[in-house]
Amino acid sequence: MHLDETTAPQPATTRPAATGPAAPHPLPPGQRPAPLEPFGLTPFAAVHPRVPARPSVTVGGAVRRPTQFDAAELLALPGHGDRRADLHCVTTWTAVGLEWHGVPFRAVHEMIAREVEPRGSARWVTFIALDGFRATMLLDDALTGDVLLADTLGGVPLTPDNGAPLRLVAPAHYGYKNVKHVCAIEYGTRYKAGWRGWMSHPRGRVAREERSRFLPGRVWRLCWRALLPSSRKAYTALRERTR
Ligand SMILES: Nc1nc2c(c(=O)[nH]1)N[C@H]1C(S)=C(S)[C@@H](COP(=O)(O)O)O[C@H]1N2
Ligand SMILES: [Mo]
Repeated sequence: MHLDETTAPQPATTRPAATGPAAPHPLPPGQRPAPLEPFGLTPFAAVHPRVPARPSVTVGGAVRRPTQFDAAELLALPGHGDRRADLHCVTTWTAVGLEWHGVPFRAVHEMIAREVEPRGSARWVTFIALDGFRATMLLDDALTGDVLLADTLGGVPLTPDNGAPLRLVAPAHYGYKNVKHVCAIEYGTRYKAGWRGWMSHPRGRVAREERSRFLPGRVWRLCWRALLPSSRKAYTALRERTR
């Protein structure tokens, strides 16, 4: 089966950005188009994980039988294919029209759940990365058809710089749910905020502007946009310095 070549429908509520490359379709509220460059929370800029020759994914948490799977075994599951999707960082930049190849997380979940047997109360799923980053999604959100575990971007295998060996692609959710360098998956009965703490939202849906907790998304939009130039600079500088 080949995956649908479109992204999830987005509300046409924003005007096109005044500057930068034109997006082929309206972006979600508060987002502006930008090229894809390595980015994330500044502490992770200094972590350059070594990608194993034979990558695996360890599955545990609220399960009966924790198990390790070969990444290759997951990538060969039915439904693997190409998908075009945008990446929306909470700091208001969007990389438009990225061409991924991967396998729907739904297919991965169906296979691994048979082996590990998640408890009935496991409603959350945490994706854990080789650099120590982790993000938790509502399991139902991760099981929508547009969420992928990807291994190539633009027809080229993922590199240690852009998320090798496996990268979660969740286009309806902010970038901080799109975990790069996935090496483990944990089922859970409660939401765990992870590294971003209060800065992330339990759901993190882009269309609803669930950027962070406590304040409305349009308030966070202004904060993150103001901080973006300095956080980009700090991330890139630290990354280069530690390479
Ligand atoms: N392992 C890992 N995954 C991560 C991050 C990170 O620092 N480490 N940052 C997240 C954030 S906030 C964003 S916006 C995207 C950035 O992806 P990029 O580096 O390809 O631009 O990765 C997400 N996934
Ligand atoms: Mo982000």
